[in-house]
Amino acid sequence: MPSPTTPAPTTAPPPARRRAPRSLRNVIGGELVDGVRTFDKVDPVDGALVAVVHEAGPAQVDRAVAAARGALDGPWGRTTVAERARLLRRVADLIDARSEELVAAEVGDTGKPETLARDLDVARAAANFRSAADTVSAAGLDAYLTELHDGRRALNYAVRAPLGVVAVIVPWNLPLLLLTWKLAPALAAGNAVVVKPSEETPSSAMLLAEILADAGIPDGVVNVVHGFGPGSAGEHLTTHPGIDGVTFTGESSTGSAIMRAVAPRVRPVSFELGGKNAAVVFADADLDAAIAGLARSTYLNTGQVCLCTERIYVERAVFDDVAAGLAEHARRLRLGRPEDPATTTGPLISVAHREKVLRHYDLALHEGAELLAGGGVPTLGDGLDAGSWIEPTLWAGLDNSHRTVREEIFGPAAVVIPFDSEEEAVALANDTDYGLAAVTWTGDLARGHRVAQRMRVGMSWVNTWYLRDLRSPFGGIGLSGIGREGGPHSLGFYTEPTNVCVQL
Ligand code: NAD
Ligand code: 6OD
Repeated sequence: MPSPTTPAPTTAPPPARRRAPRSLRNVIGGELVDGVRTFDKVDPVDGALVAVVHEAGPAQVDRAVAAARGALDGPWGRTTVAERARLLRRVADLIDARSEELVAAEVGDTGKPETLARDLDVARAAANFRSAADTVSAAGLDAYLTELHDGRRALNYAVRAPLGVVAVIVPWNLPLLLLTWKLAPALAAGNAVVVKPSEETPSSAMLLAEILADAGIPDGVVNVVHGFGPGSAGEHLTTHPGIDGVTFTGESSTGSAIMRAVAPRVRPVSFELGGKNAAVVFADADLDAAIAGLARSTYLNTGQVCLCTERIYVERAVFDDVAAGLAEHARRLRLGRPEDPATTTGPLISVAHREKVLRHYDLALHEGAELLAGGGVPTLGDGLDAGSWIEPTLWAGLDNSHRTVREEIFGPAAVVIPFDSEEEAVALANDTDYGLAAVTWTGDLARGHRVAQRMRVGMSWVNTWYLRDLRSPFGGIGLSGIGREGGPHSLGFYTEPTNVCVQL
């Protein structure tokens, strides 16, 4: 495949860290394909142009779906599990080898600290491919033979075929991590895919397409189309009659729109959606560890992780200490350029997203919140003021009846709320339309198990947060999603079982 990152014309001299703006085309059947128009992708650090991106129209999406179908009908459709596992491990090795290029792509699109992009996003991309290779290898060689029942009158077994052409639609917060989290098991199971990265983060998917080709994944198995949601590549893809399923990560309202789009053709969906995640801190917890953990779960990636904590319930006896300790952490976070090793916190993804988050900041005050930290837009100087920076924020003085405590903000902000009993803490945490993640901080292990199991969420952590085993089920309930991915749970979505019954 030719290099997808040819320079676009520019007049402004780039800062030291930045490469010249790139022209990013769609990847269809191994070719770089122009879109119907282009859009600009800018750097949230300082508003500089990062890339000129070709938006796919219906014709390009149609070509991408046809290329994927063609790949399934070709040699890819006859690969063995062992061959695919070998290819996936090669992809992981190439991700490691090109990790600094991937870090640069991720940082250029998101403005996140380089250390975070390196240690989380890119490291997890390689791990996602290795884990999918392990899972599919363990599931059985060459055929997925499951559910063998040797009855008295008949032998029943199930074989699993790939789902087919899968639409993979992902957001901007952890672009490469979330893309590979879905792409790796989809390929392990033998599917062909059409990927639509977020319009905010098109770059790392292009490098990944190069890596996949270099690893030997045949042309057409992975296609990348760029663009937006409604009236653009996202909608063209989800309404296309040639797709066999959609795996999507993003906002709950977008999940709802995608369900409507696939409903006429009754296609399966796997959704990882929004959250309004609770943490519960009991007075018996190691408070220093709890406060440090809360700082991480509230402010990592500028609060732009679906698992981030936005509601913090604290047992009344330690409420003041925890609130003051967390506010102090928030004030100490260092906002700055991604390449500065002292930077802990980057900007929000865009000025538009900052406007949405700032509306929540205004609403919190309107609802009577007491501001414990942050609350506004920082003045950073150093050429950063055209970026989408925002202050890490903490409020008190609100309860579950307030919109600030019920609506997902997806920024670096949380509310601390006191409670008086375990029963009340569980009830408050579960009083939400979402159900993604929860954290329990306690020194009592029995209580940790008890409370964690009563949380109505997909992921319930005790004395930690975002500690991942890639074989575990990952997903949400309620507005937070449909289905689970991870290890064998992913193969459940990316394959279709057929029961074979032979009379004995
Ligand atoms: P988003 O829903 O706006 O966009 C996600 C992707 O869907 C993008 O590629 C976008 O272009 C596309 N899209 C938008 N509308 C579409 C439509 N009608 N049809 C088809 N595609 C469409 O989400 P975002 O703003 O990129 O990401 C932030 C949201 O994602 C937050 O709500 C966050 O909680 C959620 N999220 C959830 C998880 C999880 O694992 N549960 C992980 C990351 C992010
Ligand atoms: O770690 C993962 O596998 C995962 N899917 C994380 C999702 C994070 C949401 O922003």
